[in-house]
Formats: sequence, structure tokens, C-alpha cells
Amino acid sequence: MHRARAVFQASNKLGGSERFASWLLNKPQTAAVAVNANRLKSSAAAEPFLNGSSSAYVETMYNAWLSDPNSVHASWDAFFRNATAGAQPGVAYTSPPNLAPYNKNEVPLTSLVPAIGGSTSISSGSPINEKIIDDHLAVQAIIRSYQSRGHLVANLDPLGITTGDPISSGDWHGGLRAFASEAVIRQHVRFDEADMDRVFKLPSTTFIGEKEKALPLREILNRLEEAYCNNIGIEFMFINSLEQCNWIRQRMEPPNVTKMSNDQKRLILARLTRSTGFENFLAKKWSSEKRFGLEGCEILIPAMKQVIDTSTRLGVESIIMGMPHRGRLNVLANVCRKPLHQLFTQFAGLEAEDDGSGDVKYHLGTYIERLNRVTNKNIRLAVCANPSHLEAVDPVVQGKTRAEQFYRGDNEGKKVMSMLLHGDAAFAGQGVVFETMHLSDLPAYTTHGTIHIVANNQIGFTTDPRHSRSSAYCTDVARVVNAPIFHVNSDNPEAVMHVCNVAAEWRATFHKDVVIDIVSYRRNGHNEVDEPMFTQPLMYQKIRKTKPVLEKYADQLIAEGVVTAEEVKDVKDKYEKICEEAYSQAKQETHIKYKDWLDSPWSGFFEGKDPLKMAPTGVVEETLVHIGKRFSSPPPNAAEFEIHKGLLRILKSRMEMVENRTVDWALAEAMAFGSLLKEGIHVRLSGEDVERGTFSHRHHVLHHQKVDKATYCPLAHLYPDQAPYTVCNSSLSEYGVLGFEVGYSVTNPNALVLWEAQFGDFNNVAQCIIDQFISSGQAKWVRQSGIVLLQPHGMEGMGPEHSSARLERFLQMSSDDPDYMPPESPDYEVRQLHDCNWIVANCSTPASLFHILRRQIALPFRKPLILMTPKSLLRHPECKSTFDEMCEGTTFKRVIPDNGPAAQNAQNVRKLAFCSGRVYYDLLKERRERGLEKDIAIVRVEQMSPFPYDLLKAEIAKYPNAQLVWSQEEHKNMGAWSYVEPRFRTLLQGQKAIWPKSEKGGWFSQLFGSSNAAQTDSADKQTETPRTISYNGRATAASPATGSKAAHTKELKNLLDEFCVL
Ligand SMILES: Cc1ncc(C[n+]2csc(CCOP(=O)(O)OP(=O)(O)O)c2C)c(N)n1
Ligand SMILES: [Mg+2]
Repeated sequence: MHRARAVFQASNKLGGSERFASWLLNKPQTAAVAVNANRLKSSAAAEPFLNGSSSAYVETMYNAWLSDPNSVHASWDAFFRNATAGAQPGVAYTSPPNLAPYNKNEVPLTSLVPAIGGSTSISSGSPINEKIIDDHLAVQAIIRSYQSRGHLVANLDPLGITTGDPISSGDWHGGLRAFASEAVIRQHVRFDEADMDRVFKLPSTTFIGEKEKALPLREILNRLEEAYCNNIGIEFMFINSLEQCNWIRQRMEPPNVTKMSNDQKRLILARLTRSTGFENFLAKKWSSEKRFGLEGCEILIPAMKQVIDTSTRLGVESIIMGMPHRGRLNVLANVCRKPLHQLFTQFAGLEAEDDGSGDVKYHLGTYIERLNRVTNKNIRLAVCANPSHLEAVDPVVQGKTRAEQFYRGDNEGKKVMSMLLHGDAAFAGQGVVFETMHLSDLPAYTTHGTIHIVANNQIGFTTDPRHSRSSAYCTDVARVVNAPIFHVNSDNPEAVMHVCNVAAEWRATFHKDVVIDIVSYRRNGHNEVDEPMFTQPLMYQKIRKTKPVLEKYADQLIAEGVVTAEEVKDVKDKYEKICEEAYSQAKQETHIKYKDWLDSPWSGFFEGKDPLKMAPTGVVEETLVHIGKRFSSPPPNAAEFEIHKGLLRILKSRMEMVENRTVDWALAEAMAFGSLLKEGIHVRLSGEDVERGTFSHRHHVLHHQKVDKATYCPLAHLYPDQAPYTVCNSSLSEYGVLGFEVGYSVTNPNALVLWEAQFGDFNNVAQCIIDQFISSGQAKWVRQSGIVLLQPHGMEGMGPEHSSARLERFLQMSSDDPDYMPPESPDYEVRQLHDCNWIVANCSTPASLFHILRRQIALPFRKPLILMTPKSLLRHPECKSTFDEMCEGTTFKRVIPDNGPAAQNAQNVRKLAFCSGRVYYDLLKERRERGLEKDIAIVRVEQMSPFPYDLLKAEIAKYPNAQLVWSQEEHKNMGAWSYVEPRFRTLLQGQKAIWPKSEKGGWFSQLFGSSNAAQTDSADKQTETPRTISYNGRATAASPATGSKAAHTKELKNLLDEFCVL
């Protein structure tokens, strides 16, 4: 053992006192501590027990003592107190007082000394034996080293191709590496054979001994190797909580922890048989179809089922899952137990019976409620539909999980949990993983722990880990949230099941994220028609020689006598028969139904509803007054609750508005929210700085100026029986948070979920969620969402990124056909809304805001609403509405006609300008200042998409002699122009023929029948003398806005000059 000590000491490059000083100086310290440190340094150097390798131990003690003197033993406390108080060198140490029982975290000095086999003990009163202390410290250091570094040498790769020498090559990020323990864990310590049989006391931070308090060194090393360097590699020592570290050690260190009963082994084998059999069956029947099979990681299915079993046993009733392409069909079939024939019909190329454009089979979601036969408890399983965009579904799953927890009152996440599956390349490469992880512990976003499973096949399409990440593991992102990470070799099914159990228990105990990294391989190419040998020839040579895990495990269990070869075959044949029967059943089907693949059924929401009937959005005045007053009042305990003086002024002016029966933007928004809350609709507003509002206009949370965290939210206290109101500042994330809110919004149709972008085009960071989930989600997955995106938008000289929310992009993605004018009918508005993919609006009045928000809930279905919101209008004196525009009988105005002198003198109006949003107020002012109120009419298009053809047609007809212009403040290649222009053309010139006119009548009557004949005529008549619309606005540009204030002003002036030209 002396060599151990020698090497250990050699590794301490500095002598005891220097080293002591160095760590003192490296730590951030208060001034007082820093002064004392010098004294401590000299004092320490003179203490007989402080030298050599023990200084590392003392360092730990001192650090602990600095942060909490009670955390170290009384003798250390006394020593550090004396030393820092200036005790002369050599006298700072005092004998320990009477040794009271130790706390869990304390390590008594005596425990360092062997009780068995050792010859000396400090408790006997004899001088401290330096060698014994050093030897024990060395053993402790080894134990700790295994705990923190054992994973580096664990045998994790079923292919065994991880090679390399990290020490000489310095290459730590070439994937998983298997290195000898000596090199990685015990590099500073060498043992003689004679040391191996010496017995050492085990510290309280290890559980390898189970009931044994001391073990021979040989046994210590064996057990550590088994726990940390076998088929499981654990990363957990970075976790800040000692309790959590001990919890993991307790579950991973005792000998034989992964041992399973024969019943458990048979269950694993049966599940593995199904998982393998499913892929084999698909490969046999549809050999050239893409299915992104699971071959090489078939253990994923038993692993997920194990997590579900353990979690249900611990009280979970609902699990929401998100996963990528790999093995998805297998998960649906064997984890969710989706009827096999439904899955097989997806391969038959059948047409869909219901609406929508559908999606490829390995993106579809599902929802199933069933009895878990292992736990005999009911369980609900949902797999969220997702796009190809890897990891994009992560925040969506979290939002959905959070919502389900919220609506069930499951405040601690005991009943509802999420499980996210990842590919190794995507988990490391996609930033949204990080964003999602960072939501995991935020009060308004936590789902109280997610179980992440990485199907780590050590490849991403054709790229291997050396080129797909700079981190040692693909899971390193999880370290930021202190999630333990269990790497496990997929060829050891029992080890995999053990970590699944531990992960599920971890989640149930600590309600924090955990990662299971199943290290496996991909037997085929990226998909079934890909050739992997082009790019990974050596890896695939190895794979060809590797037996499937089912075979290996079956052989193992046969050898152990747990099952017979006949039983193995029997289970396999039975499953194949089930598949064959489902295959025959699938052949009978003539259509597929997208509804079978819905992940969030809204039971009861659609039933009995007229799909074209909308509830009124106006409310009784009393409600407006009540909400307005509450919203304008300080907290009821105002005397004790001190709010900011500026806020008192804001509240006062709000109250004055209420008394004058008027509202500004913030008040209208509050009244929309408040009236919905009164009706039992949960409202959730989330986004960056939304509580106050980016432009300091909202103030939904009032802060006590003297008491930390004391807040008051008026909208949460409007009525005793109101629905809950959630307003929450989010992390600084768009992609993650918007995804989260989309997930939230699809859970409960009776909720208004809003996400506010900070301003300008920051929403484009969340483009994937906008494109993949919001604009196309219903078409692909028949899943509706009423999410509202509030997008501060306006050209106000704030520079390129703070101006435009990129209205044009949202409009460009609107699905209403620019060449098709729906036939007029009394329910025109709701019919159009029903058929569109989303609503895009740019409102100009608080009343419009009020109604359009309420309309989201009044509709008998749900549609996303993209709402451009103002900045300067928040305080614009003219941007006010009266209660008369919001009371019973009033509705949302898709178009606001001119109601001034121009409208009264319509025949003589020379210009009819259409516009939307903020620019209206600039036009209004200019027209007034130039005395053109009789000559120019201004009509506001509040709802841009779906395009209000019916109302605009009437407006155009009202001004027969006016030239038509579209006025916008955005550049010509931006804003609404490219959207409205073809639609106005259709309105003015008639619709384009979809097919040639027939003998029997026009194309229009063919499409819509003779009742539309009048419209056909008028369209035909109009084509004789077509009116056209021209553009009034900024020129085209590459950047959304200029950075120069002067250029901005000039551009605006040009726009307004042009507007006034008659
Ligand atoms: C955001 C995104 N970028 C690129 C792709 C294209 N793509 C599909 S699968 C794949 C490789 C994924 O590798 P990994 O995450 O390891 O999963 P595996 O296929 O190995 O299971 C890539 C790059 C994608 N689907 N999504
Ligand atoms: Mg992969």
C-alpha cells in the first residue's frame, strides 16, 4: 500500500501548505475569510495531522465548513475556528468533544481507521497513524473515483467497437470508449497484491457493503467494478444534492442489484419476442417500405414497458410520450397496443375517410386507455403526433403533460408524466432539447420530471458520433439540469430493466428529469432501403456478425434453465400468428381514418354542437364594469401591500377609463380574459416578460415593493367561482416555449392559451413550431388547437429586428385559395373560419381585440389565431374603444368601414384606401391634416385571413368612383400586400375558372349551383370594366426595417404623401 500512498502524494504537485494555500486562493471568499486564510495556512502547516494526501480531505472539510460549520464534525469545526481566529501554529487542533451520533453526511475520523485487520486506532488514544489514514483516504478516493468516473470504462457497447486511448490521443469525444479501470479510475494509485486482502472500513457514501461495514480491498474493487464498470455506466456525481447521490448509490451499488426473478426474465423474453417479431413481420410483408425499424435496439420496447409498469405501480395513471421515427410503429403496436390491423392498413395506401391531408405512418399519434396487466391498474397512454423535425415534439409533449396535470389537479405530477424518446444524434444536435430541459424546473412549466430514453444506435443517418457532437456522450445536455444519466448496454436486458426501474423510481421520488441511454446499434441502414456499408463499412461488418439480442437472451435463459427452447419457439410462433390474423383483417379495410390516430381526443366537446353556430362575444356592461374595476384596483389588503407609485397612477387612469366607459388595449385584453374566466374558461398567457408586458402596459402581476415574492394578480381574483388565470414569464426561449404552449392548447378545448412573442420577428426562432404544428397540425393530424400568438408588430423606427413580426409569412401559409370566393351565406364568417387552417388578424381597436379573443372560445371548433398586436397604439389617445362596442349584441368586426364624411358622401369619394393595424392612425392623421376627409375613405381589414370577401365586396360597391389602394407600412415584399392583392383581384375581376366553362353555364354555377347565378353575372359584368387596386407603401427591401430613424421618418412621409395623391 505504500506505493499507493506514494503515488497519491506524488500527484499532489505542491507540498501540504502550498496546496492548502492554493485551494484557499482559488475559492471565492468574503474578505473576512480571505484574511483568515493566511493564518489558517501557517497554522495548518504546523499541525501534525495535516500533510501529504490528507490535505485534499482537509480541503473538502474546510469547504464544507465555510458553507456550513455544522456540516463538519465538531473537531474540525473547532480546528477551523481556532485557525481562522489566529491560533498559533500547532495549537489549532483540539481533541474531539464527546462523539455524538453522526449525521448521515458526517465522516467520523475513526471511520478512516480499520476496525478489522488494522492494528491502530485513534480512539484508543495512541498517536494518529499517518499511514493508516493515508491508506484509507486512498481507498475512499478510489471509491469516489469509481462513482464519478466508472462510466468511462463501463462495457456499454454491444458491438464492442469502441476503442482508443483517451490519455495518449486526448480524444474524448469519439463516442463511447472502453478503457481499463487502471488508466481512468485508479491512475494515481497502485496496489501490491498483499494490499488486496487488507480490510478497509467503508465510508457512509458507499453501499457496496450492504450490511458489511468493512471489506477487503479486493472485494471493494470487485464490487465497484461490478456496479460502475459492467454493463451500466452512471453519471450522477455532478448532482448537487447529497441525498440524491446517495439514493442512486443505494440502488446501484449493492451486489446483484440487477438480478431478476425467473418470472421477470420470462416477461422480458416475451416482450423482446414481440418487439423483434413485429419488425420481422413488417420486413417480411413490406420489404421495401420505409418503417424506420428498431432492429438493433429491440430492447427499447421492454424498456418502455418496464418504465410504465413501475410508474403505474407508483401511482401514475397517464403517460404522454413523444418520440422520433425509429421504432415508432413498434411502440404503437407493443407499448400502446394500438390494434395491429389499424397499423397494417397504413401500409396499404388506402384513402382517408375523413378530412385532412394526413401524414406518413411513422409520424402519427395515438391515444389509448387500457388495463396494465402487470400492475392491474388502468393506464392512459398518448403518443403525440410529430413532424419529421427531430426533437420538435419535446416541448409539445411537456406542454400537454403540464396541461393534463393542471386540469386534473395533479400539482406534483404524481398521476401524469411524460416520457420522451430520442435518437443519439438528434439529442445531442438539436437545441430545442436544451430549451426543453430548461423548462423542467420552472414553476409554470415543470412537469415534475420527465423520463428520457435515448435509443442510442451510435449513428445518425450516415454520420457517426465523432462528427455529430463535441461532447463525450450524446446525453450531456441533461447534466445542466442535474439529471442522472444511466448508460446501459442494450445486450444486457436485465441491466436495461434495472435502470428503467431506478429511473421510474427516481422520477416518482424526486420529480426530476432522468435519462436512460440505451447503447445499441442499427442493424439496417437509416431506413430499410438504405445501404449502410457505403459509409460505415467496418461497423456493419461487425453488425452482420452480431447475434440479435433476442437470440442471445433466449440462449442465456435456456442455459440458466429458466425456459426451454420449445417455449421460446412457442412464444415466437404465437405472436406471428397474431400478426397474420391482423394482416388478414387489415386487408378487409377499404379506408383509413385519421381520427384513429388522434393523440388528444376532446370527448364531449364536439358532440351536439352545430358546427357553424358561434356563441355571442359581446357581454353585459355590468361584467365589463366589474372586471374593469377589479383590474384597476390595488390589492384588497392595500394598506400592507405597497405597490409602485407609477403603478398606482396606471391603476388610477384605468379606473377613470372604466368610469368613462372606455378601454385601451390593456383594459380590453383584461376584459376579454376576465369575461372568459367568469365563464369558466381557463386562460393561460405565457411568453417572455408577459406578466408586466414588454412595453410595460399590461401589469397583470403587482409586486410588493418591500416584501420579496409578494405579488397580487387582479385577474385571478375577479369572481369567487371563476376559472383559474395563469400568467407566466417564460424562459428566454421561443422554440421551446411556443412548442410547450401548443401542447398545452391541444389538451383542453375550454381554455384560452396565448403565447406572446417579445416583439418584431423573434417568433422566427420558433418557426418550426409555427410551420409544423400550428399552421398544418389539423390538416396532418386532425388535431385542433385554439392557440393565440400575440405578435407585437409595427414600423416605428425601432430597427430591423424590432419592427415586423413578418405578417407576410403567416399570410403566405394561410390555406384559403386566393382565386376562390366562397359563396355568400348568413354563416359566411364561421364557415370560412371552419375551413381555414388558421386566422391571421391585425386589429386596430381595443374592441376588436376583445371580440377576437373571445371569439376563439365562442367558435364551435378551435383554430389557431395569429394576432399582430401594436406597440405605440398601447398608449395612443385615439386607440380607444367604448363599452358600446363590447356590450351584448356587438360582435367582432372583420372589416371596419369608414364612418366619417367620406362614407356620407360615398359617390364622390376619390380614393378608397384599405389598410390594417397601426398604420390606420397615421393615415387618419394625414387625411385630417390635409383636409381630405371627404375625398378619401379608409376601410380597415381587421381579419386578414380568411379574407373577408363578403364585407370588402360591399365596401367596394359603396364607393363606385373611387380609385382603390392598399396602404401598408411594411415594405412591398412584406406585410399583407402579396396576400391581399390576388384576393382583391378575384373580388374585382371574378374568380378564375377552375375548369373551362361548359355549354350549360358558367364554372361558378357548376361549382355552387344556380343560387349563385347573380354573383356570376356581377363577376362577369365586372370583367368588362374591371377595377384594380394599387399599392401604397414602402418599396421592396431585404431587411424588414431601416436602422436609421431619419430614413424611417422619410419612408413614412413618402408613404403618406402617396396616400394623399388623388
Ligand atoms: C431537424 C431535423 N433535421 C434533419 C432531419 C433528417 N434526419 C432524419 S433522421 C436523421 C438522423 C437521426 O439520427 P438519430 O437522432 O441518431 O436517430 P436514428 O435515426 O439513429 O434513430 C436525420 C438527420 C430531421 N428529420 N430533422
Ligand atoms: Mg442514432
